[in-house]
Amino acid sequence: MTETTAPALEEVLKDSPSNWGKWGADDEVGSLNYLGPEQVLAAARLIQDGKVFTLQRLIGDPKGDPVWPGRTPAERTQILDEGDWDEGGKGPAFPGGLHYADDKINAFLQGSTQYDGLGHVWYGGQIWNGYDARTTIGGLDKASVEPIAERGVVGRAVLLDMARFRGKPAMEAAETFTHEDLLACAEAQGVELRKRDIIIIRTNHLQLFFEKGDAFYDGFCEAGLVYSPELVQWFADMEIPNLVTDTIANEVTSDPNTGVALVLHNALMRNLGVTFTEITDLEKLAEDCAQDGRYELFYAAAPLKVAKGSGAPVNPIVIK
Ligand code: UVW
Repeated sequence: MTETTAPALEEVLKDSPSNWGKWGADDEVGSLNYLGPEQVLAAARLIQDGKVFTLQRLIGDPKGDPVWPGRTPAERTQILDEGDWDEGGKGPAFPGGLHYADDKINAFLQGSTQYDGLGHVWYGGQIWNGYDARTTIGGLDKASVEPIAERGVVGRAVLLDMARFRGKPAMEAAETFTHEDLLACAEAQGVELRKRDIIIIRTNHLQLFFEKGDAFYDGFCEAGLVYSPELVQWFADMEIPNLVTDTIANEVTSDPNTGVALVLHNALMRNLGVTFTEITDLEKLAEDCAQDGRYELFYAAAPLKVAKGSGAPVNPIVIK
């Protein structure tokens, strides 16, 4: 990822569609506006056998926590435990003899399964909806994760198991796919992609993090969706509210055609207001879908309410 030879995002995305202003000058949740009561009720009707899946990756996984380069995994510190009531310990004395455990974490808000606020990325001095990028200084005054957390995300989701579709256990570094590949995957799975669907994409690319350890970050370039004007137009036409993936950053890290980093973060999140959910664990869900052949799902999620946060952890829930 070098800045030197790559064209500017302004140039790459100069004709890219935009939803700025579509939901008013004050909007901070973008394409989540596509999910109203009608979508929630339709999604609820998909619940058939009451199977529940949680999509968050474990924080503090003994095998390691995958994070974007430059971020560090969350650190959990034990503050109080039974040892504090051992002789000479510092455990507080409560009437009746109450003991308890306490702990805290020091974590990047985007260092685990998470929602990005729409103001998380930008170019050209403006974030989602045209807000000045200077509104991010010292914390996001606009388009933080907070309005997404207040609102919640509920709708019909479709799991697209791209790794299985490609016939491999895990997609490789820099491996790409397009919206046409998503449609072909949906067809192979026998599921229809509809307008306003939440798209969940399984690559299982992070299996390579667990297999390779630090070498996973050599020449870091995740597998994922690749930018094209047609793909962005498809997201706009399909009114996709939320893109959920099991990779750290939801798209191929470096665009193979231009070398630009995270083009889709800008084309989809900044310009169209599509919310991004990252680092999910889709393995149990994907296994179940492969078994029962049902890839359309009830999806519900709400990130933590963090004032001014550029993102926040989440444990999305899928019910079949
Ligand atoms: C960046 O955009 C840098 O990271 P994330 O994966 O949190 O979207």
